[in-house]
Amino acid sequence: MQDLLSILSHFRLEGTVQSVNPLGSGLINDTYKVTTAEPSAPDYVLQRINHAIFQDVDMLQANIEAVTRHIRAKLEARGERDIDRKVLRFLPAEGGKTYWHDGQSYWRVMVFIPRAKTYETVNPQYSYCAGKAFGDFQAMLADIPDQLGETIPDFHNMEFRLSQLREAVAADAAGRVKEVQYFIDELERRADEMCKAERLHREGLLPKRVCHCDTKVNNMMFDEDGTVLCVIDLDTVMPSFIFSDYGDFLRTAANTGKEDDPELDRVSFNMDIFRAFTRGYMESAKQFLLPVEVENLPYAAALFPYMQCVRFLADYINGDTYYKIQYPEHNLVRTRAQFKLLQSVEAKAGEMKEFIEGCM
Ligand code: GN1
Ligand code: MG
Repeated sequence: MQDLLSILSHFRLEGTVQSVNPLGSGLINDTYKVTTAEPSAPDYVLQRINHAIFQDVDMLQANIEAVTRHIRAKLEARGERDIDRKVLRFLPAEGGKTYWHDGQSYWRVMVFIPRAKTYETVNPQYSYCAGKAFGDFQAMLADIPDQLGETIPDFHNMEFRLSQLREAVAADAAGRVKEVQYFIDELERRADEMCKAERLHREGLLPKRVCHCDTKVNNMMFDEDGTVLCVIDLDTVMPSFIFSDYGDFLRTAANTGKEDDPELDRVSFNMDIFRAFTRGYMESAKQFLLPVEVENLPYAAALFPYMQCVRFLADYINGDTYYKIQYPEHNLVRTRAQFKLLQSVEAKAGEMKEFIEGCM
């Protein structure tokens, strides 16, 4: 706590800090809720940026500042109320940047959004709202004047993620390849099909747009009535295929089990959530989506469990160097659960296609 207080002293907070407690369940950054004593002062969120993963912190924060500035201007132009609960606000640190470097770690502080809720699971009504919100998020960012950098180069590039897996297999640093050969084979069997987006892009048929790229259900803030206030965790906002946001939300929200469920019977793809989310997303995104994007939404629903499976498996094979883990087999358990989800999505491809056509 003393260390965290001394970090906070470099930011211009209102009020006096009463407590600092861990917040959320992210796998990358360390996040804390900072509670202030005075009712009139806001609470804050303090975050240690994972610098091993986000190597260019200046680019990272410049992206986030550009995105929040642009969204704020859009909300103001629309005459929205309660704007401070609908877009994140970062505090400047000593020296004028929106982060503080303590010699070792990079830290940032944003204003905590009061009375907002996050969920690990959602019902169809909330999924519908989430769909509309992500479509709207993409629509608002369509004319952002700033050129956003790739905070993690090739983040959702499936060809690149497969090449990382293949490198991990070749190196076999932790001696785990033999044990996971089944998954390697299953993933390789689908590799060509899953790299379709990169091919379409090279052929000039599929555009990149500014996307969020980490649309896990727990990265949305809901108001008390179930409507979406805003999207958080903006580290990965960058140009990508719209499949990223559509697919990653469904990967987390439409899973009847947990991302790392050890009980595979609990894991399957929930079509009620799929339908509600798709209906909401299409309502706000229909205006700008190309036919090739719409046609490939079922592909997107499969791509993200697949990509996550590739990433978790590669990390397991590498000896757990990327994701935070809670126990030694964690990345393998995650791989199994994501693979089970993928199989469930694959079984529903025809049904999804039909539903999407009905939304046009
Ligand atoms: C990471 O930080 P968090 O938990 O929101 C990861 C995502 C993965 C996700 C899997 C920068 O997100 O890409 O989909 O874990 N973020 C990064 O749960 O790698
Ligand atoms: Mg998160």
